[in-house]
Amino acid sequence: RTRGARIGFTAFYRHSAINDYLDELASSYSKYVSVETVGQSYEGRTMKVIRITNGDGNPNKKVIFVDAGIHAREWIAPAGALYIINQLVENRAANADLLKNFDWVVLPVVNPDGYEYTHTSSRMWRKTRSKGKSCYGTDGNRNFDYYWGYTGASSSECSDTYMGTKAFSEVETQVVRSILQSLKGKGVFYLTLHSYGNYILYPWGWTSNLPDTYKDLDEVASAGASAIKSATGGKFTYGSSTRVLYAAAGGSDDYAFAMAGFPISITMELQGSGFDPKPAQIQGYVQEAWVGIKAMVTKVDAK
Ligand code: ING
Ligand code: ZN
Repeated sequence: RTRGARIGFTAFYRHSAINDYLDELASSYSKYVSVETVGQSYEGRTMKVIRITNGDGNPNKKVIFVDAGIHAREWIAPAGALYIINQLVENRAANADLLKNFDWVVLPVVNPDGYEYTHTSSRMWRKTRSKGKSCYGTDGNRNFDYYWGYTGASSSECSDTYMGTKAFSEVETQVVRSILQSLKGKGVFYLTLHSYGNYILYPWGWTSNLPDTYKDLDEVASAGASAIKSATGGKFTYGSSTRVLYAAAGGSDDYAFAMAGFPISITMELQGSGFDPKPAQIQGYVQEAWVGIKAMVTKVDAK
């Protein structure tokens, strides 16, 4: 993508192109959009979030926080985040309802070092790129400090689900922590995008028990899945991540829910049969996710 060109969904973008898109929106739509640098990755890449409002100047709105790309190889997830941004900003009129009661904060690539590494060197890389004793990288989604290391995470540095030397050992998960904490009290919906497998997951990841408020979570997840079903016929399985997938502690969704006061916290695994959707499939997959996300937000809004 050349600077200033319209965004498209027929290719995956490099990290710098994603950052450029955010900056271009901030300058073209300064009434609605601002971009903030929230940190530097381990290898020094600039991590930016975009904040999207409807421009009404209300500083007290509830906030929806979306992130993607904590796992390097899950390329459709950052593409999904870009589609959300694209729709909220460049298709603003059609999505006015989603901005009336919410500001949106989006971090499209949590793990830019890993993301770039999958583009240049090793397509199936999952973890960050921090240097260990004998291997590189920590699984960001095992590195959050809620029952850290309790289950479904590895203490072997070379494992793909390595939990890290300590909770929040990674600068990239520290960045997500500080965004979540800064939104405490305002944050009503945390959504983290992954791939693949067609799942809408909610806490807990650390135990097969359900949270006290699981009915709220289940209603939101169910709304997402049924909207997708009606729109595309796509089947998304929903439920607690431990019950429908597997137990894994140290995930960002459990942390946002338990430690940062987000009453609704969802991990969405976009469609696919692998990490490499064909270029012609990208648009359909991110559009489908957006249908589910809009329905979930509408349900959150009704709460
Ligand atoms: N899946 C998630 C993972 O981190 C998950 C599933 C999410 C498990 C939240 C537990 C809690 O393993 C992928 N594809 O990364
Ligand atoms: Zn993932």
